[in-house]
Amino acid sequence: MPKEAELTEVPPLNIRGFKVYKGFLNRASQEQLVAESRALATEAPFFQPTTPSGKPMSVKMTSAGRLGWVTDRTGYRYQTAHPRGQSWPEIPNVILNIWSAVASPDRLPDSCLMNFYGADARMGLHQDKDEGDFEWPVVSVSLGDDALFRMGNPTRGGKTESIWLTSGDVVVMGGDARLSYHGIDRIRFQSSSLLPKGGRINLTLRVVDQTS
Ligand SMILES: O=C(O)CCC(=O)C(=O)O
Ligand SMILES: [Mn+2]
Repeated sequence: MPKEAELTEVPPLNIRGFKVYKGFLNRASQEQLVAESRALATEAPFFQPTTPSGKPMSVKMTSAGRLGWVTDRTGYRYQTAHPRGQSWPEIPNVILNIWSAVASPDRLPDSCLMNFYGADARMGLHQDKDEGDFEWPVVSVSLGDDALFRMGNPTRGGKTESIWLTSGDVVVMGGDARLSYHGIDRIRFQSSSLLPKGGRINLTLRVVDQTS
């Protein structure tokens, strides 16, 4: 279980709704999440996504939950099946517990996207906007190597600020931050001992369907 949340006032907290819980997960919880992530990836193997323009993304990804996020020539979207055809595995309770603690126990997420960053992986500035509902925050969990997270605002090309996310940090993007541009510039490969071969796992929880 996550330890008592420690909310750290770091830039860019001037964006309302952007919260960073530094060290939210202790080492034992991080190890448990890695084990759960490995089990998920056994059921729903990581795949290399390509953008609609045909460019391969540098992260590998897979999902859990009723809906998983995919991208290919057809576009960005959520779908009920892994590209290989089977339904996504359920989101493990230890992951849902993080959501309940920092977002709300009243509405659980529909989707848990799992990104894997190898040595040279990054994620360009983007908005999370394929969901049908922006009322609920995006909750993101960092495991493994340090990552340079860049946060902007809802307009492309606006001012951005960067922070290093380390293993066990939990980020919440709600309110004004829900549709803000963000991305990962780079990771510090093998900066953490959590994943013996290095790399970073990011778990991103989202409500996709509108709550009636
Ligand atoms: O890896 C991260 O911390 C961010 C991931 C992200 O923004 C996404 O999957 O949409
Ligand atoms: Mn995102």
